[in-house]
Formats: sequence, C-alpha cells, structure tokens
Amino acid sequence: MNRYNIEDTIYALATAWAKSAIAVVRISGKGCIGTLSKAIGGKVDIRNKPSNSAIYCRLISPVDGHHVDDIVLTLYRDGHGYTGEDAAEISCHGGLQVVQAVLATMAELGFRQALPGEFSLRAFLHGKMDLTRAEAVNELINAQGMTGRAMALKRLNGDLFRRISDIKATVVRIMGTVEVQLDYSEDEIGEDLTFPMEELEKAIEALGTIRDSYNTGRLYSQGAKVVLAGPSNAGKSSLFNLFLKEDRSIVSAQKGTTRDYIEAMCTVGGIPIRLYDTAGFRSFSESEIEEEGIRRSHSLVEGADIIIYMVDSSDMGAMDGSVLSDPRCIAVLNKSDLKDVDMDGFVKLSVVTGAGFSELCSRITEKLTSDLGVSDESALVIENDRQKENLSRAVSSLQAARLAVESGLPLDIVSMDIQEALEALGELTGEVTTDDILDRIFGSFCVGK
Ligand SMILES: Nc1nc2c(ncn2[C@@H]2O[C@H](COP(=O)(O)OP(=O)(O)OP(=O)(O)O)[C@@H](O)[C@H]2O)c(=O)[nH]1
Ligand SMILES: [Mg+2]
Repeated sequence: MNRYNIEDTIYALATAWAKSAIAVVRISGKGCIGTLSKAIGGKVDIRNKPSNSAIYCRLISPVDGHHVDDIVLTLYRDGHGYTGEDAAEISCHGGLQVVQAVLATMAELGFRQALPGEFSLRAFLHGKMDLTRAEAVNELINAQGMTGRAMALKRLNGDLFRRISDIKATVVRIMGTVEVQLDYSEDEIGEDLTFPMEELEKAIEALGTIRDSYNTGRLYSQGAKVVLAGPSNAGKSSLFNLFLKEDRSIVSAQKGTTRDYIEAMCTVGGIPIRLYDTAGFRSFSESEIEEEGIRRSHSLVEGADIIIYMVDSSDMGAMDGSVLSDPRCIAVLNKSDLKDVDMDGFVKLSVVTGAGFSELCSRITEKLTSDLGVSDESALVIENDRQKENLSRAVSSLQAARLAVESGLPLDIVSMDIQEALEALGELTGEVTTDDILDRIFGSFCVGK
C-alpha cells in the first residue's frame, strides 16, 4: 500500500486520550526492541528478554537521558504479538502530560506515528488474521450492546472465516468437476461425471443465509431509533428517564414541559436504542418555542424505527389516530396506577410503579426483530457492508452458474460464473485483495488499533 510503509517502526497510544490510571502505547516494527533499548534506563537490558515478558523499568529520553516515567514494558518477538512482527507495549501512568512525554520519546527514537488501523493491517499482512477477523476487531470495539459484542466476538474467533472457507471448498470442488469436463473429451471421462447441482444448491443457500443475517447484524450494531411521542403530560419524559435509569429529562405536572427533544442511548433486549423524548402534541401551544418543539417531534416521528405513542389513561381525549395506525407504532396507556383501563392493542403501563415496563420492552424487541429471522446471539451474523456485497456477488454468480447449467449453456460459461463467485469469496476473507480495499477497511479503524 502506498500510504503505509511496513518497513517503519510505528507507535500509537492504544488507550483513550483521557486522564486515566494507566495508558498503553503500542510499538511495532522489525528490530524495534533493539532501538527501544536505547530509551530504557538503569541496568535493564531488554534486548535479551524473551517474548511475552513484562519488564518493570525506567523510560528515559534517548536524547538527554532524562527520566520520562516508570513503565511496564511487554515485549513480543517472533510473531507472538498482535501484528506478527517485533512489537512492544508500554504501560505508563495515564496522565496526559506523561502520555505526551512517552509519545515524544518514541518520536526521539525515530519511530513513526501509526496511521489509523495500521497495527491491524500489519497483523493481516503477516497472516495473523484474515479480513473478516480484522474487521471483527473494529466491530467489537464499536459494539454498543451485549448481543452485538457477542456476535462480533464470534467473528473475531474465526467462525465466519471457517464457514466461508467450508463453502468455498465446496465451490472449488464444483469447479474441479467442471474443469475436468472442459479439459477432457466425453470419451475420456466416460459418462460418470455430471454437474453436482445439489452441492451448488447447498452453497447458494448457505451463502444466502449468511448474507441475509446482515439486517440482524446491523440492528445489533447500529441500533434503532425509538421516539416517545404523544399528548403532553402523558408521561413521556418519565418513561425516558425509566429507560435510562437516570433523572435526565425534566418531568412536571405542567403541560408542555419538554420543548426541545432530548436523545440518549440505551439498550433494550441487547439492541442499542437511540431514544428520543419529544415535546408533547397539543392542538394549541402557548408559545412559538413550543410550536417549534412540536414540529420537531413530528419530524422525529417520521424518521423513527419505532414510535412509542403514549397516552394518559385518565385523559384519553387527545389521541392521534394517524400515528396509532402506523405499523411502527406501539401504543401505551400510561398511569395505570391512577386509572385501570384495558384497550385492545395498548400496553398498560405505570411509569411510577414500573408495572408493564418489561412487556413494553418485549414489544419493542419483537417489533424490531420480527422480520429478521435470526436474533439469537449464537447465530453467525454479519454487520458489514463489504462482506454483504461480496456475499451477494458470490450468490448471484452461483445462481448464474446454475441457470447456465439448466439452460444447457457451454461449460466454459458455467466455469466463468463459478470463478467469479470464488473471487468474491477470496475478497471477503482477504485472499484476493487490492490496496484500495485495504485502505478502505483499515482507514476506518482508530489509531492504535
Ligand atoms: N401517577 C402517575 N403519574 C405519572 C406517571 N407517569 C408520569 N406521571 C406524572 O405525570 C406528569 C407528567 O409527566 P411527564 O413525564 O413530564 O410527561 P410528558 O409526557 O413528558 O409531558 P410534556 O413534556 O409536557 O409533553 C408528571 O407529574 C409525572 O410525575 C404514572 O405512571 N403514574
Ligand atoms: Mg416531557
């Protein structure tokens, strides 16, 4: 790749740029341990220390010898570390001044600041992981809910890679049969060889299943937009606070309390939810500000995945029928502690006592997952656009091969379609790749990963 020179030794802060107890600076590159030894004070000689050893030592400036920090240095040799090349991790004190001084020391040693994703790129280039695992690293770091985390971890452990490799082996076998028939005449082969249609069907189905898990993966990684809407004073802000388990939005008996909408993240049934508390709908408003708030509520409702339409069971006059009939809507009758009303299709809730809250949560997860097929964290699920595109390409090429066989087209056409599917699968795992693809994948990682 042009942007990355893998001959350099690179360094980066692997932990967040914020004050903390410990910070970790990562270093990687051929011969980096020898160079790093110039910045280790006292009698410690790290050049002879074995791989995976952790050494408590003093970091000094290689320029003027001043004491930078007391550190724990972990060394990785012979491909033992993340990147598959000589590498080290400095655990230093987590103050920002300390971190800055440690990073400056790395620059003094002649090391270069790593680009985003450069450690993972090196891990890929040194064969430590395939592309699906490398992408899973990023997906795991960005996971917002427990289910999304578990799904990313399965991919990191190689489940996706192994599944794709198995299917690919089948496709290679099919290709073999086609090639034999292309290379030899019918007389030489005899009548034993026929096209393995059943195997092809199985491969198409297996790849299609993984491709179709994308929507589930997206939901658990990106989450859904849930908007609390309804007449003023219904208890929307109270419910918002209940979801967040904190007193976040102002609650008051006065109508028109919430003006500007408020948004926050939470998880419901393992699904990351971006939750919006909005200004209550009223036919008349007391100010221009409230009117603008109501206008914003309507536009949030338009873009919602789920609308929780909330009504006060003791004040049911003002219901908006158009929202209630919307398929995205979950209707809620709140304040059931004050008045116990049963209405078909409505979830009966009391934000004050918590009664009905778990049913509301189940209704949200049901609605979000009902069309997905898989929502089980043990399932193999993808969440990545690139992987989905490659799988779609592989599926359509194999479908084209099937059609070609069924239509009695020449075998070299069948062979071309199967070849195209194999290329798509090769790109998926990274066996076949280009600088452009690598740039796109690793460029989206954070620095230090
Ligand atoms: N008894 C009872 N009171 C509730 C319940 N939920 C909310 N309230 C009360 O109802 C009043 C209005 O609650 P809010 O949460 O501010 O209502 P809102 O829908 O956000 O109102 P606006 O922001 O004005 O649109 C407050 O006094 C709450 O304490 C409930 O389940 N039971
Ligand atoms: Mg409110």
